[in-house]
Amino acid sequence: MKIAIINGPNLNLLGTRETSIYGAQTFETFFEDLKSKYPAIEFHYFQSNVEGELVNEIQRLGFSYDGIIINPAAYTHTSVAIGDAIAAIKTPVIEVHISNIFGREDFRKLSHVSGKSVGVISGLGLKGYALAVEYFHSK
Ligand code: CA2
Repeated sequence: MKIAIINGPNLNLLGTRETSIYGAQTFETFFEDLKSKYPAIEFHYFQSNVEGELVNEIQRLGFSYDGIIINPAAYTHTSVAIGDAIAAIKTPVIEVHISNIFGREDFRKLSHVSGKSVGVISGLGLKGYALAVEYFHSK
């Protein structure tokens, strides 16, 4: 089984700043632990701060992977292009947010991705990515 995790802008800073909102763990540390728990899964990780690069990666992976877990970060709330890319591919997508986007500023309550995804996990910290992996794994 092949699962991709795609992170959007500024998530490369996880664990270094704004730890009260996003936690103190780096994504790399979390990802190593996740991979060790699912040795049979082939994982791919991609992070970009550039909207078009995220669209390209969704298109590139979206016809051969079994699942994509995406946290589009701020592009969640602005990017019609990322929503369109998710609608255009075959691979099912789960949208993950580390914080609870429904408990923050109003502009974070709009997602261009949720309606194109099979499900949304928001507010459960990095554990949300692990829960999304478990969903694909147990399908
Ligand atoms: O809660 C999430 O996962 C978000 O997707 C994170 C985005 C935010 O714009 C969304 O509304 C919700 C922001 C990611 C910024 O990540 C940082 C991590 C560490 C330090 C600074 C920013």
